[in-house]
Amino acid sequence: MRVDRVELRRIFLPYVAPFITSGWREEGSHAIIVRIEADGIVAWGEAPVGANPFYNEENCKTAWVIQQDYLVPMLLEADLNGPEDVTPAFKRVRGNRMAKCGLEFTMWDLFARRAGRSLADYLGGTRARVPVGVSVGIQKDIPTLLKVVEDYLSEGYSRIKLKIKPGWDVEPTRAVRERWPDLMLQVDANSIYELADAAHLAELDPFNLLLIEQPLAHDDIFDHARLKTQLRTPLCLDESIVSPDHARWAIDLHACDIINIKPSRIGGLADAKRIHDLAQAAGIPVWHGGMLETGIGRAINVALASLPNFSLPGDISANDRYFQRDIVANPFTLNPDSTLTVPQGIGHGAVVDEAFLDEVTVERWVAER
Ligand code: NPG
Repeated sequence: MRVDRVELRRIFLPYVAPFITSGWREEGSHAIIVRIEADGIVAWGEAPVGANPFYNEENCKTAWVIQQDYLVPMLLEADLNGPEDVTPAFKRVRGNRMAKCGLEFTMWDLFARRAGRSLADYLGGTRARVPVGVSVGIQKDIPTLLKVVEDYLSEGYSRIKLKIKPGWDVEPTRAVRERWPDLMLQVDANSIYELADAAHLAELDPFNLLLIEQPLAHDDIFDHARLKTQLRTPLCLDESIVSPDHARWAIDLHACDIINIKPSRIGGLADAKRIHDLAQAAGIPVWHGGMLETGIGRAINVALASLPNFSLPGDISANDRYFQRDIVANPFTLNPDSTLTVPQGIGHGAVVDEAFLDEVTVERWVAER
């Protein structure tokens, strides 16, 4: 298959509330929305890039340039037999995985549509509903945190993730655990600690957490393997796992108990699926992370999370947890059992609200064969 036309849009879509982690604060989505035409079919995808290179090396401007100067021309040149051919077509471009994912996701949607199948089914998904939780950013004080958690629990979320950083770790976690002794609870450090903090991180052990996510450097595997021997809390890697090779290294080094899969961090769904399969074979559970995607990326996440080894709740909350109004006409709503329903229609199933997308578009660019 040859691609006929690629349209990229940079958007700005405000969040319902700013999102604050150990390393950054974002007021809204700066995603790049992708629309591709091929064989008379139209497909949509999203690169959920942020304003700053504080999670990984990319931001919405670097991804925009790399897509225009390299990835889109490579895609227009390629003859593709299936969506697995997209990542190899980008091989000469090092890294820049979030820039790559926007185009790769869109081609999965396109091939699934051409096959008349849902994206979930096309990827090998086996579940009709996926369990989800909510990720709670850093709050100004503990009473505010307890109120925010209480509100999410009353909306029906059954798993809470707390963002932590030095000075906001043991005490907020203790406060939430004491108030809700049976809650599924986990924490995420976004690479802010060092191996020398091991004894401090072990103070989280009594709180019966599902996991601690990415305490050490964004590109480290080795020190995480050392840290793991000093913690009882299961250790999960996020930022460090950017390819199937990284997953294999982490598994071989016993650097993690659990892996967070974000297909955008990994550069696409094909490699995300490979990591899912590798982890499954090694007895390592995975769960689906989130990048505060719009409704387009969210539908892609839900499809991937329907694969069988996604055995912990994902950071894929209902659309209204992120945006007052989303760029899709069919937002996900939370089911009473803290799940989202996997779309069964053709492709990823998100119906783009093109009029509203026009309103939030900051810049638009088109390339044709
Ligand atoms: O619900 O999508 C969500 C947010 C989940 O905490 C979340 N994401 O570090 O995992 C993370 C964090 C993140 C957000 C990372 C934006 C990168 C960008």
